[in-house]
Amino acid sequence: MSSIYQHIITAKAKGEKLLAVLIDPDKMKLEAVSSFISKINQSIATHIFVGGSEVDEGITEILVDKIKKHTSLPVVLFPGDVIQITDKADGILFLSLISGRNPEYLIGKHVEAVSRLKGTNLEVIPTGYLLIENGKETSVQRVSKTKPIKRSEIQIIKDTAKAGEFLGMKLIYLEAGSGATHAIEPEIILKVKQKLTIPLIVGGGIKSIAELKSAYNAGADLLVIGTAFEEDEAFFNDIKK
Ligand code: 1GP
Repeated sequence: MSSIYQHIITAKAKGEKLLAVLIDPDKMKLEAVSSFISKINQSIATHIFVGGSEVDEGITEILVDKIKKHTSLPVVLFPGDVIQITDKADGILFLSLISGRNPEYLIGKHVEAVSRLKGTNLEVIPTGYLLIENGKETSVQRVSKTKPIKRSEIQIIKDTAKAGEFLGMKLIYLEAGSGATHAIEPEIILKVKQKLTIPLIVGGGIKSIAELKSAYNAGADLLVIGTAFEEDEAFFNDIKK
Protein backbone atom coordinates (compact mmCIF):
# COMPACT_ATOMS: atom_id res chain seq x y z
CA MET A 1 0.00 0.00 0.00
CA SER A 2 1.32 3.44 -0.86
CA SER A 3 2.08 5.81 1.96
CA ILE A 4 -0.48 8.21 3.34
CA TYR A 5 1.49 11.18 2.07
CA GLN A 6 2.05 9.66 -1.35
CA HIS A 7 -1.69 9.09 -1.63
CA ILE A 8 -2.35 12.77 -0.83
CA ILE A 9 0.21 13.88 -3.43
CA THR A 10 -1.26 11.57 -6.06
CA ALA A 11 -4.80 12.75 -5.33
CA LYS A 12 -3.68 16.38 -5.58
CA ALA A 13 -2.03 15.71 -8.94
CA LYS A 14 -5.22 14.10 -10.25
CA GLY A 15 -7.47 16.81 -8.77
CA GLU A 16 -9.20 14.27 -6.53
CA LYS A 17 -10.45 15.84 -3.32
CA LEU A 18 -9.92 14.20 0.06
CA LEU A 19 -11.99 14.31 3.23
CA ALA A 20 -10.96 13.45 6.77
CA VAL A 21 -13.53 12.86 9.49
CA LEU A 22 -12.05 14.07 12.78
CA ILE A 23 -12.84 12.06 15.89
CA ASP A 24 -12.09 13.64 19.26
CA PRO A 25 -11.28 10.91 21.81
CA ASP A 26 -12.64 13.15 24.52
CA LYS A 27 -16.08 13.17 22.90
CA MET A 28 -16.46 9.78 21.17
CA LYS A 29 -18.03 7.03 23.29
CA LEU A 30 -16.51 3.61 22.66
CA GLU A 31 -19.93 1.97 22.31
CA ALA A 32 -20.78 4.40 19.49
CA VAL A 33 -17.64 3.67 17.46
CA SER A 34 -18.86 0.82 15.27
CA SER A 35 -21.98 2.58 14.01
CA PHE A 36 -20.15 5.88 13.54
CA ILE A 37 -17.36 4.20 11.57
CA SER A 38 -19.85 2.30 9.46
CA LYS A 39 -21.30 5.67 8.37
CA ILE A 40 -17.81 6.90 7.55
CA ASN A 41 -17.16 3.76 5.49
CA GLN A 42 -20.28 4.43 3.43
CA SER A 43 -19.29 8.04 2.80
CA ILE A 44 -16.81 9.81 0.53
CA ALA A 45 -14.42 10.19 3.48
CA THR A 46 -10.87 9.11 2.65
CA HIS A 47 -9.20 9.45 6.07
CA ILE A 48 -10.01 9.31 9.75
CA PHE A 49 -8.15 11.81 11.91
CA VAL A 50 -8.05 11.24 15.66
CA GLY A 51 -7.11 13.91 18.16
CA GLY A 52 -8.23 16.62 20.50
CA SER A 53 -6.93 19.52 22.52
CA GLU A 54 -7.44 17.91 25.91
CA VAL A 55 -7.42 14.12 26.08
CA ASP A 56 -6.34 11.92 29.00
CA GLU A 57 -3.45 9.50 28.52
CA GLY A 58 -4.38 6.07 27.16
CA ILE A 59 -7.79 7.07 25.79
CA THR A 60 -6.58 7.66 22.23
CA GLU A 61 -4.93 4.25 21.98
CA ILE A 62 -8.08 2.40 23.06
CA LEU A 63 -10.18 4.42 20.61
CA VAL A 64 -7.82 3.99 17.65
CA ASP A 65 -7.58 0.26 18.30
CA LYS A 66 -11.35 0.03 18.12
CA ILE A 67 -11.62 2.23 15.01
CA LYS A 68 -9.07 0.08 13.16
CA LYS A 69 -11.22 -3.00 13.73
CA HIS A 70 -14.04 -1.40 11.75
CA THR A 71 -12.38 0.30 8.78
CA SER A 72 -9.63 0.02 6.20
CA LEU A 73 -9.33 3.81 5.86
CA PRO A 74 -6.02 5.27 7.05
CA VAL A 75 -6.19 6.49 10.64
CA VAL A 76 -4.01 9.52 11.19
CA LEU A 77 -3.22 11.06 14.58
CA PHE A 78 -3.91 14.78 14.83
CA PRO A 79 -2.58 15.16 18.34
CA GLY A 80 -3.04 18.05 20.72
CA ASP A 81 -0.32 16.56 22.90
CA VAL A 82 2.41 13.89 22.86
CA ILE A 83 0.38 11.64 25.17
CA GLN A 84 -1.98 11.02 22.25
CA ILE A 85 0.73 9.19 20.28
CA THR A 86 -0.10 5.53 19.72
CA ASP A 87 1.33 2.99 17.31
CA LYS A 88 -2.16 1.61 16.70
CA ALA A 89 -2.66 4.39 14.09
CA ASP A 90 -1.15 4.50 10.61
CA GLY A 91 0.33 7.96 10.62
CA ILE A 92 0.70 11.20 12.52
CA LEU A 93 0.52 14.84 11.50
CA PHE A 94 3.71 16.17 13.09
CA LEU A 95 2.29 19.61 13.70
CA SER A 96 4.20 22.84 14.11
CA LEU A 97 1.96 25.69 15.18
CA ILE A 98 3.64 28.20 12.88
CA SER A 99 0.98 30.88 13.30
CA GLY A 100 2.06 31.16 16.94
CA ARG A 101 5.26 32.06 18.70
CA ASN A 102 5.24 29.55 21.55
CA PRO A 103 8.47 27.54 21.27
CA GLU A 104 6.80 24.54 22.94
CA TYR A 105 4.50 24.16 19.91
CA LEU A 106 7.24 24.99 17.39
CA ILE A 107 9.89 22.53 18.62
CA GLY A 108 9.47 21.64 22.33
CA LYS A 109 6.69 19.04 22.08
CA HIS A 110 8.38 17.62 18.99
CA VAL A 111 11.53 16.76 20.92
CA GLU A 112 9.36 15.09 23.58
CA ALA A 113 7.57 13.14 20.85
CA VAL A 114 10.69 11.47 19.49
CA SER A 115 11.05 8.88 22.26
CA ARG A 116 7.35 8.08 21.98
CA LEU A 117 7.64 7.60 18.21
CA LYS A 118 10.65 5.31 18.51
CA GLY A 119 9.73 1.75 17.67
CA THR A 120 6.37 2.67 16.13
CA ASN A 121 5.56 2.26 12.45
CA LEU A 122 3.72 5.55 12.30
CA GLU A 123 4.23 7.54 9.12
CA VAL A 124 5.35 10.95 10.34
CA ILE A 125 4.08 13.81 8.18
CA PRO A 126 5.56 17.25 8.97
CA THR A 127 2.70 19.74 8.87
CA GLY A 128 2.66 23.51 9.19
CA TYR A 129 -0.40 24.38 11.25
CA LEU A 130 -1.90 27.88 11.03
CA LEU A 131 -4.60 28.96 13.41
CA ILE A 132 -6.82 31.63 11.85
CA GLU A 133 -9.02 33.74 14.11
CA ASN A 134 -12.62 32.86 14.42
CA GLY A 135 -14.23 35.58 16.53
CA LYS A 136 -13.99 33.54 19.74
CA GLU A 137 -11.18 31.86 21.64
CA THR A 138 -10.55 28.33 20.37
CA SER A 139 -9.21 25.47 22.45
CA VAL A 140 -5.99 25.42 20.38
CA GLN A 141 -5.48 29.07 21.29
CA ARG A 142 -6.17 28.44 24.97
CA VAL A 143 -3.98 25.34 25.27
CA SER A 144 -1.08 26.64 23.14
CA LYS A 145 -1.24 30.17 24.56
CA THR A 146 -0.76 31.59 21.07
CA LYS A 147 -2.66 34.18 19.09
CA PRO A 148 -4.32 33.20 15.82
CA ILE A 149 -3.68 35.26 12.69
CA LYS A 150 -6.47 37.70 11.84
CA ARG A 151 -8.48 36.90 8.74
CA SER A 152 -7.75 40.37 7.40
CA GLU A 153 -3.99 39.73 7.55
CA ILE A 154 -3.91 37.89 4.25
CA GLN A 155 -0.28 38.69 3.51
CA ILE A 156 0.83 37.26 6.87
CA ILE A 157 -1.30 34.13 6.35
CA LYS A 158 0.21 33.60 2.89
CA ASP A 159 3.79 34.29 4.02
CA THR A 160 3.44 32.03 7.07
CA ALA A 161 2.16 29.17 4.93
CA LYS A 162 4.97 29.67 2.42
CA ALA A 163 7.56 29.86 5.22
CA GLY A 164 6.28 26.46 6.37
CA GLU A 165 6.84 25.09 2.89
CA PHE A 166 10.36 26.60 2.76
CA LEU A 167 11.09 24.97 6.12
CA GLY A 168 10.36 21.60 4.51
CA MET A 169 6.90 20.92 5.86
CA LYS A 170 4.97 18.54 3.64
CA LEU A 171 1.47 19.84 4.30
CA ILE A 172 -0.06 23.15 5.32
CA TYR A 173 -3.17 23.07 7.51
CA LEU A 174 -5.37 26.18 7.71
CA GLU A 175 -7.37 25.85 10.92
CA ALA A 176 -10.34 27.97 11.98
CA GLY A 177 -10.69 25.91 15.17
CA SER A 178 -13.03 23.12 16.10
CA GLY A 179 -16.63 24.29 16.05
CA ALA A 180 -15.67 27.63 14.47
CA THR A 181 -18.66 29.82 13.74
CA HIS A 182 -17.31 30.56 10.28
CA ALA A 183 -15.20 28.28 8.16
CA ILE A 184 -12.13 29.77 6.46
CA GLU A 185 -13.30 31.93 3.56
CA PRO A 186 -12.67 30.62 0.03
CA GLU A 187 -10.80 33.86 -0.76
CA ILE A 188 -8.19 33.03 1.92
CA ILE A 189 -7.93 29.41 0.75
CA LEU A 190 -7.44 30.56 -2.85
CA LYS A 191 -4.70 33.06 -1.98
CA VAL A 192 -2.78 30.57 0.17
CA LYS A 193 -3.17 27.87 -2.45
CA GLN A 194 -1.65 30.11 -5.12
CA LYS A 195 1.54 30.35 -3.04
CA LEU A 196 2.01 26.66 -2.28
CA THR A 197 3.30 23.67 -4.15
CA ILE A 198 2.55 21.29 -1.25
CA PRO A 199 -0.99 20.05 -0.44
CA LEU A 200 -3.35 22.27 1.54
CA ILE A 201 -5.57 21.02 4.37
CA VAL A 202 -8.46 23.18 5.59
CA GLY A 203 -10.61 22.60 8.66
CA GLY A 204 -12.77 24.19 11.31
CA GLY A 205 -16.42 25.13 11.12
CA ILE A 206 -17.36 23.35 7.88
CA LYS A 207 -20.99 22.31 8.34
CA SER A 208 -22.61 22.00 4.93
CA ILE A 209 -22.08 20.56 1.47
CA ALA A 210 -22.04 24.11 0.10
CA GLU A 211 -19.13 25.07 2.38
CA LEU A 212 -17.35 21.84 1.54
CA LYS A 213 -17.68 22.45 -2.20
CA SER A 214 -16.57 26.05 -2.02
CA ALA A 215 -13.49 25.12 0.03
CA TYR A 216 -12.59 22.44 -2.53
CA ASN A 217 -13.20 24.83 -5.42
CA ALA A 218 -10.97 27.42 -3.79
CA GLY A 219 -8.13 24.90 -3.73
CA ALA A 220 -8.28 22.85 -0.52
CA ASP A 221 -6.87 19.39 -1.23
CA LEU A 222 -8.09 17.78 1.99
CA LEU A 223 -10.88 19.00 4.26
CA VAL A 224 -11.26 18.07 7.91
CA ILE A 225 -14.73 17.94 9.48
CA GLY A 226 -15.47 16.92 13.05
CA THR A 227 -18.14 18.92 14.85
CA ALA A 228 -20.75 18.74 12.06
CA PHE A 229 -20.75 14.93 12.31
CA GLU A 230 -20.65 14.95 16.11
CA GLU A 231 -23.68 17.21 16.24
CA ASP A 232 -25.71 15.56 13.51
CA GLU A 233 -24.82 12.19 12.03
CA ALA A 234 -27.47 12.78 9.36
CA PHE A 235 -24.80 14.92 7.68
CA PHE A 236 -23.28 11.60 6.55
CA ASN A 237 -26.34 11.15 4.28
CA ASP A 238 -25.19 14.19 2.30
CA ILE A 239 -21.77 12.72 1.63
CA LYS A 240 -22.62 9.13 0.74
CA LYS A 241 -20.42 7.44 -1.85
C1 1GP B 1 -10.62 21.01 14.12
O1 1GP B 1 -10.26 21.44 11.80
C2 1GP B 1 -10.84 20.57 12.71
O2 1GP B 1 -9.30 20.92 14.48
C3 1GP B 1 -12.30 20.32 12.43
O3 1GP B 1 -13.11 21.37 12.88
O4 1GP B 1 -14.77 20.30 14.38
O5 1GP B 1 -15.24 22.51 13.34
O6 1GP B 1 -15.24 20.44 11.95
P1 1GP B 1 -14.67 21.12 13.13
